[in-house]
Amino acid sequence: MPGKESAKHTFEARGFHFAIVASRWNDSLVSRLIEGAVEGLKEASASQDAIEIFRVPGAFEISLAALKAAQSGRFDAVICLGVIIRGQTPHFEYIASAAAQGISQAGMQTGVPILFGVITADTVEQAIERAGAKSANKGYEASKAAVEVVNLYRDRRFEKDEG
Ligand code: DLZ
Repeated sequence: MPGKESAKHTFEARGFHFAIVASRWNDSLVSRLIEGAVEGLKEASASQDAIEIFRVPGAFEISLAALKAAQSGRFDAVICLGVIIRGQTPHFEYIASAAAQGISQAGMQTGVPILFGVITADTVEQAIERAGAKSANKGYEASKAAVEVVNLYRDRRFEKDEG
C-alpha cells in the first residue's frame, strides 16, 4: 500500500516573500525568465512588494547571492535565474556545475528553499525555447515550484516534533 500523501498541495503565494537572483549574461533571455517568474508568483497571488529582484554579473555569482538572500531571513524562497550556453562558453561545465552545486548547497545550508531556474543549453536556439511562455519558461516553472515547496514546508508534519 502506498504511503500517506500530503492531503492537498496549496499553490497560494499570498503572505510569502520571494527573492529572485538573476544573472546578467544573456540578458535578453534572463529578462524573459524574470518576467516568467514574476508572472508565476503573481498568478499565485504574491504581491508585487513581496518580490525582490537582485542582479549579479553571471551564473557563477548566483549561488553566493542566493545564500546571502537566504541567510537574511527575509525570504521564504529564493528563485535563481540565469542562462549558460555551451556554444558561447569555453568553461561551460565549470560555470554550470558551480552554479548547480552552489545553489543546492545554499539551500541545504540555510534550510530555505532555493530554486534552480538556470537554463543550461547547448545552443542559443535551445535557450530561447526554454525562455518561452508559461510552462515553457524556466523562470515560470521555478516560481511554481517555489510556491509549491513554501506551502509544503508549512505542512505541520514538517514541524519539529517536540515529543
Ligand atoms: C565568463 C562567462 C561565460 C563565458 N559565459 C557565461 C554564460 O554563458 N552565462 C553566464 O551566466 N555567465 C557566463 N560567464 C560569466 C561567469 O558566470 C562569471 O560571471 C564570470 O566568470 C566572473 O566570475
